[in-house]
Amino acid sequence: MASSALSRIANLQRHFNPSNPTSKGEGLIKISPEVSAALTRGKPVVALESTIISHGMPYPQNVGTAKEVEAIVRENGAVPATVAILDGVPCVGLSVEELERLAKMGRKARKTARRDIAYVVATRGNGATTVSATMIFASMVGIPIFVTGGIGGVHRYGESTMDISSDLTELGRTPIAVISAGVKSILDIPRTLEYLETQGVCIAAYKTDEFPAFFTETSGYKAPCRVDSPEDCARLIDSNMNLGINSGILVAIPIPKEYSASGNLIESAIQKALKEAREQNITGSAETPFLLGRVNELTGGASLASNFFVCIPMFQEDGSSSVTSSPLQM
Ligand code: PSU
Ligand code: MN
Repeated sequence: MASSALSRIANLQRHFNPSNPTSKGEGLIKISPEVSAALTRGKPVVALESTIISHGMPYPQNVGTAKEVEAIVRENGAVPATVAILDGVPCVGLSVEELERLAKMGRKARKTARRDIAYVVATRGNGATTVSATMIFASMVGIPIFVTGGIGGVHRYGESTMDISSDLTELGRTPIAVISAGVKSILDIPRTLEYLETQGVCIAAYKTDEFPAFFTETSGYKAPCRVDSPEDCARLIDSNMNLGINSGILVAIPIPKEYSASGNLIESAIQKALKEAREQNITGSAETPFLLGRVNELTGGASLASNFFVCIPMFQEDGSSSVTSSPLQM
Protein backbone atom coordinates (compact mmCIF):
# COMPACT_ATOMS: atom_id res chain seq x y z
CA MET A 1 0.00 0.00 0.00
CA ALA A 2 1.34 3.40 -0.87
CA SER A 3 2.87 4.96 2.23
CA SER A 4 0.87 8.18 1.98
CA ALA A 5 -2.32 6.12 2.10
CA LEU A 6 -0.97 4.21 5.11
CA SER A 7 -0.20 7.37 7.01
CA ARG A 8 -3.63 8.74 6.14
CA ILE A 9 -5.19 5.58 7.62
CA ALA A 10 -3.12 6.05 10.76
CA ASN A 11 -4.38 9.64 10.95
CA LEU A 12 -7.95 8.49 10.48
CA GLN A 13 -7.55 6.11 13.40
CA ARG A 14 -6.29 8.90 15.66
CA HIS A 15 -9.22 10.99 14.57
CA PHE A 16 -11.65 8.16 14.96
CA ASN A 17 -10.39 6.95 18.32
CA PRO A 18 -8.82 9.81 20.25
CA SER A 19 -8.18 7.36 23.16
CA ASN A 20 -11.66 8.15 24.27
CA PRO A 21 -12.10 6.50 27.69
CA THR A 22 -15.87 6.56 27.31
CA SER A 23 -15.84 4.64 24.04
CA LYS A 24 -18.48 1.91 23.86
CA GLY A 25 -17.52 -1.61 24.81
CA GLU A 26 -14.67 -0.42 27.04
CA GLY A 27 -13.50 -3.33 29.21
CA LEU A 28 -15.85 -5.78 27.46
CA ILE A 29 -13.83 -6.28 24.31
CA LYS A 30 -10.54 -8.17 24.27
CA ILE A 31 -8.09 -6.42 21.95
CA SER A 32 -5.02 -8.51 21.10
CA PRO A 33 -1.68 -7.08 22.27
CA GLU A 34 -0.54 -6.58 18.66
CA VAL A 35 -3.70 -4.70 17.64
CA SER A 36 -3.74 -2.71 20.84
CA ALA A 37 -0.11 -1.63 20.36
CA ALA A 38 -0.81 -0.66 16.75
CA LEU A 39 -3.84 1.44 17.72
CA THR A 40 -1.91 3.18 20.48
CA ARG A 41 1.06 3.92 18.22
CA GLY A 42 -1.11 5.03 15.30
CA LYS A 43 -0.05 2.12 13.08
CA PRO A 44 -2.71 1.19 10.48
CA VAL A 45 -4.98 -1.72 11.36
CA VAL A 46 -7.30 -3.65 9.02
CA ALA A 47 -10.35 -5.45 10.47
CA LEU A 48 -11.29 -8.88 9.08
CA GLU A 49 -14.51 -10.87 9.55
CA SER A 50 -14.78 -14.50 10.68
CA THR A 51 -18.02 -15.95 9.23
CA ILE A 52 -16.00 -16.66 6.12
CA ILE A 53 -13.73 -18.84 8.31
CA SER A 54 -16.47 -20.75 10.17
CA HIS A 55 -19.14 -20.97 7.49
CA GLY A 56 -17.33 -20.22 4.25
CA MET A 57 -14.81 -23.01 3.95
CA PRO A 58 -14.04 -26.44 5.41
CA TYR A 59 -11.18 -27.03 7.87
CA PRO A 60 -8.22 -26.80 7.31
CA GLN A 61 -8.51 -24.62 4.18
CA ASN A 62 -10.37 -22.04 6.25
CA VAL A 63 -7.54 -21.53 8.73
CA GLY A 64 -4.99 -21.58 5.89
CA THR A 65 -6.87 -18.82 4.09
CA ALA A 66 -7.36 -16.81 7.28
CA LYS A 67 -3.62 -16.92 7.95
CA GLU A 68 -2.82 -16.08 4.33
CA VAL A 69 -5.10 -13.05 4.43
CA GLU A 70 -3.51 -11.85 7.68
CA ALA A 71 -0.06 -12.29 6.09
CA ILE A 72 -1.10 -10.16 3.08
CA VAL A 73 -2.27 -7.40 5.42
CA ARG A 74 1.12 -7.53 7.21
CA GLU A 75 3.09 -7.55 3.93
CA ASN A 76 1.27 -4.34 3.06
CA GLY A 77 2.38 -2.61 6.24
CA ALA A 78 -0.75 -2.91 8.35
CA VAL A 79 -1.82 -5.06 11.32
CA PRO A 80 -4.68 -7.55 10.79
CA ALA A 81 -7.50 -7.64 13.35
CA THR A 82 -9.71 -10.68 12.83
CA VAL A 83 -12.91 -10.29 14.85
CA ALA A 84 -14.87 -13.09 16.59
CA ILE A 85 -16.66 -13.78 19.87
CA LEU A 86 -14.96 -16.52 21.91
CA ASP A 87 -16.57 -17.84 25.12
CA GLY A 88 -18.78 -14.76 25.15
CA VAL A 89 -15.91 -12.29 24.81
CA PRO A 90 -15.76 -10.14 21.68
CA CYS A 91 -12.16 -10.38 20.43
CA VAL A 92 -10.48 -7.93 18.07
CA GLY A 93 -7.31 -9.59 16.80
CA LEU A 94 -7.03 -13.37 17.21
CA SER A 95 -3.93 -15.35 18.18
CA VAL A 96 -2.94 -18.28 15.93
CA GLU A 97 -4.45 -20.64 18.55
CA GLU A 98 -7.72 -18.68 18.59
CA LEU A 99 -7.89 -18.67 14.77
CA GLU A 100 -7.24 -22.42 14.78
CA ARG A 101 -9.96 -22.96 17.42
CA LEU A 102 -12.56 -20.98 15.49
CA ALA A 103 -11.65 -22.72 12.23
CA LYS A 104 -12.05 -26.18 13.85
CA MET A 105 -15.38 -25.14 15.35
CA GLY A 106 -16.71 -24.41 11.87
CA ARG A 107 -20.48 -24.18 11.79
CA LYS A 108 -20.70 -24.94 15.51
CA ALA A 109 -19.76 -21.29 15.95
CA ARG A 110 -22.86 -19.16 15.56
CA LYS A 111 -23.02 -16.98 12.48
CA THR A 112 -23.22 -13.67 14.31
CA ALA A 113 -24.77 -10.57 12.79
CA ARG A 114 -25.76 -7.41 14.73
CA ARG A 115 -28.94 -9.04 16.09
CA ASP A 116 -27.03 -12.03 17.52
CA ILE A 117 -24.25 -10.24 19.40
CA ALA A 118 -25.99 -9.74 22.75
CA TYR A 119 -27.21 -13.36 22.80
CA VAL A 120 -23.79 -14.86 22.02
CA VAL A 121 -22.16 -12.71 24.71
CA ALA A 122 -24.91 -13.38 27.28
CA THR A 123 -24.73 -17.14 26.79
CA ARG A 124 -20.89 -17.15 26.75
CA GLY A 125 -21.10 -18.61 23.29
CA ASN A 126 -18.81 -18.61 20.28
CA GLY A 127 -19.71 -16.37 17.40
CA ALA A 128 -18.20 -15.86 13.98
CA THR A 129 -18.90 -12.29 12.99
CA THR A 130 -20.50 -11.32 9.69
CA VAL A 131 -19.78 -8.00 8.01
CA SER A 132 -22.37 -6.21 10.16
CA ALA A 133 -21.06 -7.50 13.51
CA THR A 134 -17.43 -7.01 12.48
CA MET A 135 -18.17 -3.38 11.57
CA ILE A 136 -19.66 -2.81 15.01
CA PHE A 137 -16.60 -4.07 16.89
CA ALA A 138 -14.17 -2.35 14.51
CA SER A 139 -16.03 0.89 15.14
CA MET A 140 -16.04 0.40 18.92
CA VAL A 141 -12.24 0.03 19.09
CA GLY A 142 -11.42 2.63 16.44
CA ILE A 143 -10.52 0.70 13.29
CA PRO A 144 -11.93 2.55 10.25
CA ILE A 145 -10.94 0.01 7.56
CA PHE A 146 -12.35 -3.48 7.09
CA VAL A 147 -11.50 -5.89 4.27
CA THR A 148 -13.66 -8.85 3.23
CA GLY A 149 -14.63 -10.97 0.22
CA GLY A 150 -18.31 -10.55 -0.55
CA ILE A 151 -20.86 -8.65 1.48
CA GLY A 152 -24.48 -9.67 1.97
CA GLY A 153 -27.20 -7.94 -0.02
CA VAL A 154 -30.84 -7.90 -1.03
CA HIS A 155 -31.82 -11.43 -1.99
CA ARG A 156 -33.59 -12.12 -5.25
CA TYR A 157 -37.34 -11.76 -4.59
CA GLY A 158 -36.29 -9.69 -1.58
CA GLU A 159 -39.14 -7.31 -2.40
CA SER A 160 -41.54 -9.98 -1.11
CA THR A 161 -39.40 -12.07 1.29
CA MET A 162 -37.77 -8.96 2.84
CA ASP A 163 -34.56 -10.97 3.05
CA ILE A 164 -32.08 -8.12 3.13
CA SER A 165 -28.72 -8.63 4.80
CA SER A 166 -28.10 -6.57 7.93
CA ASP A 167 -24.73 -5.77 6.33
CA LEU A 168 -26.58 -3.13 4.32
CA THR A 169 -28.27 -1.40 7.26
CA GLU A 170 -25.00 -1.55 9.18
CA LEU A 171 -23.26 0.25 6.34
CA GLY A 172 -25.98 2.87 6.74
CA ARG A 173 -25.32 3.46 10.42
CA THR A 174 -21.64 2.74 11.14
CA PRO A 175 -18.87 4.87 9.61
CA ILE A 176 -16.51 2.07 8.53
CA ALA A 177 -15.00 1.67 5.07
CA VAL A 178 -15.65 -1.87 3.85
CA ILE A 179 -13.36 -2.99 1.04
CA SER A 180 -14.80 -5.98 -0.84
CA ALA A 181 -15.07 -7.70 -4.22
CA GLY A 182 -18.71 -6.64 -4.56
CA VAL A 183 -21.88 -8.68 -4.30
CA LYS A 184 -22.48 -12.15 -5.73
CA SER A 185 -24.99 -12.35 -8.54
CA ILE A 186 -26.87 -14.97 -6.49
CA LEU A 187 -28.23 -11.82 -4.86
CA ASP A 188 -30.24 -9.03 -6.46
CA ILE A 189 -27.50 -6.57 -7.36
CA PRO A 190 -29.60 -3.62 -8.60
CA ARG A 191 -31.85 -3.75 -5.53
CA THR A 192 -28.78 -4.05 -3.31
CA LEU A 193 -27.44 -0.84 -4.86
CA GLU A 194 -30.82 0.87 -4.44
CA TYR A 195 -31.02 -0.19 -0.81
CA LEU A 196 -27.50 1.09 -0.12
CA GLU A 197 -28.50 4.41 -1.67
CA THR A 198 -31.49 4.60 0.68
CA GLN A 199 -29.16 3.85 3.58
CA GLY A 200 -26.88 6.69 2.50
CA VAL A 201 -23.89 4.47 1.80
CA CYS A 202 -21.16 5.85 -0.42
CA ILE A 203 -20.23 3.20 -2.99
CA ALA A 204 -17.04 3.52 -4.99
CA ALA A 205 -15.70 1.03 -7.54
CA TYR A 206 -11.92 0.72 -7.76
CA LYS A 207 -10.45 1.58 -11.20
CA THR A 208 -13.73 0.86 -12.95
CA ASP A 209 -17.09 2.52 -13.55
CA GLU A 210 -19.06 -0.65 -12.95
CA PHE A 211 -20.03 -2.30 -9.69
CA PRO A 212 -18.27 -5.73 -9.63
CA ALA A 213 -20.16 -8.99 -9.04
CA PHE A 214 -17.59 -10.85 -6.91
CA PHE A 215 -16.76 -13.56 -9.48
CA THR A 216 -16.84 -11.17 -12.43
CA GLU A 217 -15.53 -7.68 -13.04
CA THR A 218 -18.85 -6.45 -14.32
CA SER A 219 -22.43 -6.67 -13.10
CA GLY A 220 -24.09 -4.53 -15.74
CA TYR A 221 -24.74 -1.83 -13.11
CA LYS A 222 -22.84 1.38 -12.72
CA ALA A 223 -21.18 2.20 -9.43
CA PRO A 224 -22.17 5.64 -8.14
CA CYS A 225 -18.53 6.70 -7.57
CA ARG A 226 -15.12 5.69 -8.82
CA VAL A 227 -11.71 5.71 -7.11
CA ASP A 228 -8.42 5.08 -8.88
CA SER A 229 -5.82 4.84 -6.13
CA PRO A 230 -5.40 4.11 -2.43
CA GLU A 231 -5.02 7.88 -1.97
CA ASP A 232 -8.41 8.45 -3.62
CA CYS A 233 -9.91 5.94 -1.16
CA ALA A 234 -8.17 7.60 1.79
CA ARG A 235 -9.48 11.04 0.75
CA LEU A 236 -12.99 9.63 0.46
CA ILE A 237 -12.82 8.05 3.92
CA ASP A 238 -11.25 11.21 5.32
CA SER A 239 -14.05 13.40 3.97
CA ASN A 240 -16.72 11.06 5.31
CA MET A 241 -15.06 11.03 8.73
CA ASN A 242 -14.23 14.74 8.95
CA LEU A 243 -17.78 15.72 8.12
CA GLY A 244 -19.16 13.21 10.61
CA ILE A 245 -21.48 11.70 8.02
CA ASN A 246 -21.81 8.61 10.25
CA SER A 247 -22.64 6.14 7.52
CA GLY A 248 -20.23 3.69 5.92
CA ILE A 249 -18.39 3.46 2.65
CA LEU A 250 -18.28 0.46 0.36
CA VAL A 251 -15.21 0.24 -1.88
CA ALA A 252 -15.66 -2.53 -4.45
CA ILE A 253 -12.57 -3.97 -6.11
CA PRO A 254 -13.20 -6.20 -9.14
CA ILE A 255 -11.77 -9.72 -9.32
CA PRO A 256 -8.30 -9.56 -10.91
CA LYS A 257 -8.14 -10.37 -14.63
CA GLU A 258 -6.17 -13.60 -14.12
CA TYR A 259 -9.11 -15.11 -12.23
CA SER A 260 -11.95 -13.73 -14.30
CA ALA A 261 -12.08 -16.72 -16.71
CA SER A 262 -12.99 -19.00 -13.79
CA GLY A 263 -15.23 -16.24 -12.54
CA ASN A 264 -17.15 -16.28 -15.81
CA LEU A 265 -17.57 -20.07 -15.63
CA ILE A 266 -19.00 -19.76 -12.14
CA GLU A 267 -21.24 -16.92 -13.26
CA SER A 268 -22.73 -19.06 -16.04
CA ALA A 269 -23.35 -21.85 -13.49
CA ILE A 270 -25.11 -19.29 -11.26
CA GLN A 271 -27.31 -18.20 -14.16
CA LYS A 272 -28.21 -21.82 -14.97
CA ALA A 273 -28.99 -22.56 -11.31
CA LEU A 274 -31.17 -19.43 -11.08
CA LYS A 275 -33.13 -20.53 -14.15
CA GLU A 276 -33.65 -24.00 -12.64
CA ALA A 277 -34.80 -22.48 -9.35
CA ARG A 278 -37.39 -20.40 -11.22
CA GLU A 279 -38.56 -23.43 -13.24
CA GLN A 280 -38.86 -25.57 -10.11
CA ASN A 281 -40.47 -22.74 -8.15
CA ILE A 282 -37.82 -22.85 -5.44
CA THR A 283 -38.02 -19.60 -3.49
CA GLY A 284 -37.63 -18.18 0.01
CA SER A 285 -35.20 -19.71 2.44
CA ALA A 286 -34.81 -22.81 0.26
CA GLU A 287 -33.40 -20.74 -2.55
CA THR A 288 -29.85 -19.97 -1.42
CA PRO A 289 -28.99 -23.56 -0.34
CA PHE A 290 -30.41 -24.82 -3.65
CA LEU A 291 -28.46 -22.30 -5.71
CA LEU A 292 -25.17 -22.84 -3.95
CA GLY A 293 -25.53 -26.62 -4.02
CA ARG A 294 -26.39 -26.56 -7.72
CA VAL A 295 -23.55 -24.19 -8.58
CA ASN A 296 -21.21 -26.53 -6.74
CA GLU A 297 -22.50 -29.49 -8.82
CA LEU A 298 -22.40 -27.55 -12.08
CA THR A 299 -18.82 -26.48 -11.52
CA GLY A 300 -17.85 -30.07 -10.89
CA GLY A 301 -17.71 -30.58 -7.13
CA ALA A 302 -14.14 -31.81 -7.13
CA SER A 303 -13.07 -28.72 -9.04
CA LEU A 304 -14.57 -26.57 -6.33
CA ALA A 305 -11.11 -25.82 -5.05
CA SER A 306 -9.90 -24.39 -8.31
CA ASN A 307 -13.12 -22.79 -9.45
CA PHE A 308 -14.30 -20.92 -6.42
CA PHE A 309 -12.46 -17.90 -5.26
CA VAL A 310 -12.72 -15.95 -2.09
CA CYS A 311 -11.52 -12.59 -3.23
CA ILE A 312 -9.61 -10.74 -0.61
CA PRO A 313 -8.80 -7.49 -2.32
CA MET A 314 -5.84 -5.54 -1.00
CA PHE A 315 -4.23 -2.37 -2.22
CA GLN A 316 -0.69 -2.87 -3.51
CA GLU A 317 2.24 -0.48 -3.61
CA ASP A 318 1.77 0.09 -7.33
CA GLY A 319 -1.92 0.85 -6.89
CA SER A 320 -3.09 -2.51 -8.25
CA SER A 321 -5.08 -4.97 -6.16
CA SER A 322 -4.13 -8.51 -5.26
CA VAL A 323 -6.29 -11.48 -4.37
CA THR A 324 -5.99 -14.70 -2.41
CA SER A 325 -7.94 -17.68 -3.59
CA SER A 326 -9.50 -20.58 -1.79
CA PRO A 327 -12.42 -22.96 -2.07
CA LEU A 328 -15.73 -21.60 -0.93
CA GLN A 329 -18.80 -23.45 0.29
CA MET A 330 -21.50 -21.10 1.45
N1 PSU B 1 -21.58 -13.33 0.91
C1 PSU B 1 -20.42 -13.69 0.37
N2 PSU B 1 -19.45 -14.12 1.16
C2 PSU B 1 -19.59 -14.15 2.51
C3 PSU B 1 -20.82 -13.77 3.09
C4 PSU B 1 -21.79 -13.36 2.25
O1 PSU B 1 -20.25 -13.63 -0.85
O2 PSU B 1 -18.67 -14.54 3.22
C5 PSU B 1 -21.00 -13.80 4.60
C6 PSU B 1 -20.43 -12.52 5.22
O3 PSU B 1 -20.01 -12.79 6.53
C7 PSU B 1 -21.64 -11.61 5.23
C8 PSU B 1 -22.74 -12.60 5.58
O4 PSU B 1 -21.56 -10.57 6.16
O5 PSU B 1 -22.40 -13.81 4.91
C9 PSU B 1 -24.10 -12.12 5.17
O6 PSU B 1 -25.05 -13.03 5.59
P1 PSU B 1 -26.61 -12.68 5.53
O7 PSU B 1 -26.98 -12.68 4.08
O8 PSU B 1 -27.25 -13.78 6.30
O9 PSU B 1 -26.78 -11.34 6.16
MN1 MN C 1 -30.82 -12.85 5.40
